[in-house]
This record gives sequence, structure tokens and C-alpha cells, in this order.
Amino acid sequence: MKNEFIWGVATAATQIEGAPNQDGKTETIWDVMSKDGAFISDSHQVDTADDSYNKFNEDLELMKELGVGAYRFSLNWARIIKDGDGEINQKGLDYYSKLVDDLLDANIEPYITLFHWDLPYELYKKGGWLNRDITKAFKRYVEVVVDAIGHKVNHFITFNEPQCILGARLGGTIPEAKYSARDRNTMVHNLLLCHGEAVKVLRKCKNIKIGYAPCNDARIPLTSSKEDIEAARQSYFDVRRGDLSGVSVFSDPIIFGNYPKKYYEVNRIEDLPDIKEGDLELISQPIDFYCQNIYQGLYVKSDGNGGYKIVKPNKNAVYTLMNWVVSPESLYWGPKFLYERYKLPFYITENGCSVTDIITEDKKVHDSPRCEYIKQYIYQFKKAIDDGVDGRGYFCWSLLDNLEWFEGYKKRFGLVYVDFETYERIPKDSFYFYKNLIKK
Ligand code: IFM
Repeated sequence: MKNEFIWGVATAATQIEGAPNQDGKTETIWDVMSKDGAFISDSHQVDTADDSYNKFNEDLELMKELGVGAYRFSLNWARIIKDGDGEINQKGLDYYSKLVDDLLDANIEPYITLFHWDLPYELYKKGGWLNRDITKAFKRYVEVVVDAIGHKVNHFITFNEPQCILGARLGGTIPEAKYSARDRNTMVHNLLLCHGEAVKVLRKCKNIKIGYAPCNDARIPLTSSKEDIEAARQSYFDVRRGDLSGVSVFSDPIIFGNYPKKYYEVNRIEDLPDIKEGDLELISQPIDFYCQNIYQGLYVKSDGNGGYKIVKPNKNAVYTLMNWVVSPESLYWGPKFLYERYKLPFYITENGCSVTDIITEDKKVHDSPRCEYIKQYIYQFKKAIDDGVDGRGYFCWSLLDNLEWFEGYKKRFGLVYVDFETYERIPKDSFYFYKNLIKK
């Protein structure tokens, strides 16, 4: 890897912070959903998470020991602006400002994600992503952030996994099944407009580099034949009607200034969002780097007629506890296809796995499958870089075991084990493994 390549760890506010009402924070959709046992596995609560809001010093010490060059974390909008569009909450801003200072003092570069799924609940009640007014609230939120910390943070990422924000009850107004194709396209469009507004605001600070972090299962050609490689590429960027998962629908407008041609073919005219004059220009202001969160890949072969077929992993395939197939080549083909298409400096902003951790009486946590996973995936990412991808960084998901959204606290992704009763942190074997691997 090149010298300037950055090794980091990633987290997200709602997954680690806890402190749901502390220092003036208002509610997000997750605070509300977790009150209703129906949503989150085993009725786990968002309330405490890792209590990182109060234990950040400990987490910082862990990062120092790990030797990472960067920490990717997200801001909780409802902590900074009451109910998303109300008064500024100075205490919330001060919290993040100090966190940034502490990171900089420790020589750890902050990579800030502006939005990682935690929509302020009051905005959800006003229509969430279906209501175009969300762009005004988001713009103001970003202005407030930039005023407070824009001068000292060099890397901002607008959205994390926009596909998940919209696809899984995470921010619209009604359960996903009831969204029409037009609703879905409208939510995507409004989110992309928010991204555009954010880029415009961030760009005022000359020091800031701006990125965007969508996701999708990468595509892996079943064989190295030209046809299978082309089929995998085609499948990766394909578009379906009312699509809430595709790579190209969420990235082409930002980088190329328009939705893919196929988007206009598969959606009926009445499904299309209201694209006003100037929208696509706003959405497509230049960004500085492109990111992707990749955990697994789908195997693809040519259908023999210029199309593609997704094929099941072979029967010896290994799965993580999320039932995601261990497919290290996804970190070769994903970056390769994405870089070929978007040609921007590239980061893996999330990669990691949930596996069974074995805790021994002497308080050691053994997780050799995670070490193996990290090793194999990074090997493939390095191969992609050697083959020409302009890879700039890798962020392991995650520093800590944390709230895995609808899965509650059962699925652990951390390099550090968290006891959710006492909040004690215990570095796992993978912590020391990653530390060694990234050592200069
Ligand atoms: O925990 C999530 C994260 O919030 C977004 N990307 C995938 C991770 C694992 O599911």
C-alpha cells in the first residue's frame, strides 16, 4: 500500500453513543423504534449502546493502542439541532468539537459522516425523505456543523449507505411495502438533493475533502472469462424499477449529473420524481473521493445472451453470523468496477464481520475467523490497488461491538468486545491482529 494510505476504524453515532437524552439531545427514529419491542430483536434498547458518549476517552485510548491513522464516526443530527430543524443545541456541538480535538491531539484523522441512519423523529413525522423540505433542514444542519468544526476536520462523508436509509423502514413515512415506485424514486431524489446541498456548504471550507459512502453487494465474476466479467459489471450497475439498492441510481447522478439511461427506461413516466430545473446540477457538484461499504459479493455469470445470471455460492461457502457469504474477492472486483466507472480516489469505508467470539475465563476474546476474514479481504483490496485502483484507505467495521440496528446487540462486529451490562471493553485477538497488520 502507498504511504499515504490510511488505516482506520469506523463506528456510527446511534450504534455506540447511548446517552439518548443527555445534554439536550432530541429523539431519532431509532429511539422511538426501540421503545416498541416489535422492531428490534429481543427488545434491545438504543438507550445505552456502548455509552461511548461518556466513555469516549476509553475508546480513544483503544484507538491509540491500535495505531489507526483515522477514525470514521457519524454525527447525530438530533444531538446538534433539536428535532432536526429546531434550536441549535450548543452542548451537542461542543461534544463533537471536543471529540475532534481529542482525535487531532492523538494524531488520528477524523472522517465525519454527516448522516448514518438516525433521522430526527420530528422530521420523520413531517414526511422524512418523502418531503422535499428535508433538504432545507439538512442544509441548515450542515451549515451549523461546518461553522463549528469545518475548519479543523479535513474529511467529511455526506451519507452512509443511502440504500439502507431508504430501504428498510429507516426514514420514510410508512413501511416499505407500501411505498409506490414514485415514492421510492422521490425519496432517493430528495436524499441526493440533501447530498448536493451538503457539498455546496462543505465546499466553502477550502480544507475539506468531500466523499460519499453508498453500499451494495459487490459482484464477482464466476470465472475469469471476458463474458462473465462483463456480466458481473453489468449486474453491479443494473437498474430496476423503483430500485432502492442499486449502485448506479445512487451514484451516477452524483458523479455523472444524471440518473442512468436505464432508470428512465424501467420506470414509467408517472414513477419518476419531480426533477426540477437545477436539481441535477445541485446533486452533481464535484466530490473528492468515492467510498463503498462492502461485506460480501454475489457471484455472476453470463447468461450467454449478453445478459447476466446471479449464481448461488458453492456448497462449501462459509457464512458470517449475518448470513453473509465470506467472499474476499468482493474487495477486488467491487473496487475495480467502481473505480473504472467513477474514477475517483477510493476508500473502503466499512468492511468486517460478525462471528462467534470465544471468551475465556482469563478475559481473553478469541475470534480467529474475524482475523482470517480481515486478512483475506485486505489482501484482495491490495490486489485491486496493485491493478490500478486509486485506493486511499480502509476502515474496519467496527472499533467496538455495538447496536446492530434491528439485530440488537447479538451480532458483534467489533475488534473490541463490549460487555453490555458493565460497558467494559476488551480487545479481541482481531484487535491485535489488525494492529500488527497496519503497523508501519
Ligand atoms: O452496522 C452496520 C452499519 O451501520 C452500516 N453498514 C453495515 C454494518 C453491519 O451491518
